[in-house]
Amino acid sequence: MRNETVKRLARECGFELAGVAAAEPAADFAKYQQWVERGYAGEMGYLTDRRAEVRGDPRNLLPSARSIICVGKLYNTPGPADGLISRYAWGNDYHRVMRAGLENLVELLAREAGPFEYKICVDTAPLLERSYAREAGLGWIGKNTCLIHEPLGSWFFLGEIVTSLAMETDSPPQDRCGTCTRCIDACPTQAIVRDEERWTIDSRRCISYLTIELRGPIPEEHREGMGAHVFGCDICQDVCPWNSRAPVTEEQAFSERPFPDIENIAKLSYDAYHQITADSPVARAKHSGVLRNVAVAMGNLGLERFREPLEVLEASPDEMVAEHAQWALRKL
Ligand code: B12
Ligand code: SF4
Ligand code: SF4
Repeated sequence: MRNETVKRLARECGFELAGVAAAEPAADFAKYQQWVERGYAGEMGYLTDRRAEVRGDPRNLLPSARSIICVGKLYNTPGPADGLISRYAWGNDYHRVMRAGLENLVELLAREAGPFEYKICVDTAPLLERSYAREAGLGWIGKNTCLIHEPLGSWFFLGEIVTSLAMETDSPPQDRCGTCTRCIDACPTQAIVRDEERWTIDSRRCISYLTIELRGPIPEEHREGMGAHVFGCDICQDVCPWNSRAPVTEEQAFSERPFPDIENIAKLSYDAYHQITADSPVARAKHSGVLRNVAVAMGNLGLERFREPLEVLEASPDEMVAEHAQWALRKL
């Protein structure tokens, strides 16, 4: 199968970026292991349990694997950019959208190449997505650890087809960060940390981790740095010069869906929360987690009008939510 054919078909399936990497042991796997050893994964057990080792070789996912088709799909939309909810979560859940596009691509590939074995990966598979996407020429890994493409920027999701098809591979582009340090300087919680010769993310400090992945209470020392973020964080990408002219996606599924303002999020019942976040990435934070985040955000915004909703949260039977509301009330 020709490399150009794969790229053309990927574009037909709605992927602005596509390339091919060899399905070989990940050159960056030692970096991943070191990252885990340093504790940078925090409490994200799916990164540190037996699945950590699986990441060493894509043939653990598909024994017959020879190539990895890596794709990128833009999600940037002209949305509110108020920081409350991060950009990648303004539309429908990307896992489903990406998978549908990749299934479509498998079908087109099979028409050209006949039957083959494959495994589709989007985010959740134990595969070092950024490493392979870099090798497939989709971009370089910036100091903020995001995959950046010139001229498309970094507002895109990644997905892969690990396949038994043999293909001509691509090569990684040049690193264009140069002497820039904007993301490191702008990160409010100093989560971009130096680890030997490169920069990496200490998830335990990252607002994205604290608001989405962390299930228990947010350590007090990080609460102020979280500002008004309720779900995820885009700061290290918003300040990146490569995103200053980032194009907007044509994917309707990623266009902004109505979401309540912070006071109304605070009032959402368990059922209403699940209704509003159905097929949205926000569902991952869970009702309790979002109320916890709202309390911290209200405390940081420090507005007197938040006293009433915070008192309601303080009376919550959920101890974690109540404790965060107390913290926030002390800040008003
Ligand atoms: C765990 C995770 C997180 C964690 C940890 C983040 C992190 N930087 O590792 C948290 C919860 C904090 C997070 C946050 C976000 N995430 Co996230 N996350 C993941 C996940 C599931 C695993 C990443 C991982 O393995 N991390 C461990 C570290 C060590 O791996 P790594 O950063 O990828 O680094 C590897 C290589 O890049 C390489 N490497 C690192 N530095 C360098 C430097 C050089 C010079 C070289 C050559 C190689 C190299 O070595 C490492 C080991 O392989 C991936 C999906 C996946 N399966 O890969 C999505 C993923 C990385 N996330 C994604 C997104 C969109 C986000 C957020 C923007 C969401 C948000 N708005 O809140 C933020 C961005 C924060 C940030 N600056 O990274 C996208 C990124 C798309 C892109 N363009 O880069 C991914 C790929 C999901 C997807 N399928 O689209 N995420
Ligand atoms: S996502 Fe936010 S908190 Fe995390 S590294 Fe980037 S700027 Fe820092
Ligand atoms: S802000 Fe600067 S250093 Fe950070 S990723 Fe973008 S170009 Fe690289």
